[in-house]
Amino acid sequence: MNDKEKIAEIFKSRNSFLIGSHVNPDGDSLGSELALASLLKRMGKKVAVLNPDSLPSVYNFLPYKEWLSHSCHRSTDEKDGWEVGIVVDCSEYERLKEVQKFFSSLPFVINIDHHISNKKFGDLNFLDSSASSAGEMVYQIFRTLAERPTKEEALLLYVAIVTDTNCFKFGTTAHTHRIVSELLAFGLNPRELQEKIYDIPFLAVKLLELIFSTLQISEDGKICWAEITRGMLDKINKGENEDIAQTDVFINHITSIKDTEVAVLFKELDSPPIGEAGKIKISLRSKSFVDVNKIAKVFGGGGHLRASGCLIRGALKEVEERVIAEVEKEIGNKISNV
Ligand SMILES: [Mn+2]
Repeated sequence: MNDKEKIAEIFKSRNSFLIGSHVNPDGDSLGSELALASLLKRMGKKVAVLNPDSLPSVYNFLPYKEWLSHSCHRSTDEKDGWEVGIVVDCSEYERLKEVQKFFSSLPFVINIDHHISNKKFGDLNFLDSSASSAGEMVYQIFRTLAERPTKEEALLLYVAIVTDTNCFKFGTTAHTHRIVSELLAFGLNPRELQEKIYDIPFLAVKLLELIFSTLQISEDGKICWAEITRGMLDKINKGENEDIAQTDVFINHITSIKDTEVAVLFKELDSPPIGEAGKIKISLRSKSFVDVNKIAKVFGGGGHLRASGCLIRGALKEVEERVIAEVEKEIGNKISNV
């Protein structure tokens, strides 16, 4: 039996499932979790979805979002007594943050993931780093169970794939497109969905203006990078607009600069106490030959071959220098190997 078949058997034979995914939920984690939850509910199972963070407002349109709960919203008894845990789109237990303990204490945990850096923490690990998204893998479970997705489930899986591939720009194979064509056949409107996910509020464009004012390019034209400082966020946001804090998609704008290979976005997280170095969140993207997972790993992060991230404590400029030096080193290695 392969991993999908084993999962299908567990879905049939067990009765209660706790589903969870990583911090900073994205389209793939949310779409995959909710599609799985809906499938299991249709199979007559007891299901809950428990995440470390709440739903970003951009995903308010997702069906079944009311099933999502996060750590502070559940009583302890709702967190216990589950037969099976399913952790999806998550490379390591630590990415579950404070809900990790509710999964690691369960008798059986299934890990469904497409990150190349996956640490195989499950009792059953269904891993495929060639999959565009966890959503693509979840769809394979539907197929193994011979379950046709409902329109809502198709929408959730479409959102998972569209967001993790940045509108089919990376990680996409013929297989991905075949799955997407099957999902669209359930009556989805791709333009409308992409608009809901990607059209950005006016204030976010104003923030982008500030980010672009910091844009830099390496001498060889291969690396482009920019900053998001606390000052910028405070100036635009004033603590009111939650959407603006969802800055993860901004890396896509840097990635689409012509003839570059690597895009890096440095984001200052919350201001540290005086005298302490703050945390900088680094997002890395590459187009064709640089392994950004390897670069992120140098700094204790990870992810995918073409999309990775890490967190470094330090002053913004100093962190920038360290990361860009590492990217230059990696590009140098690749070019000299050709
Ligand atoms: Mn994913």
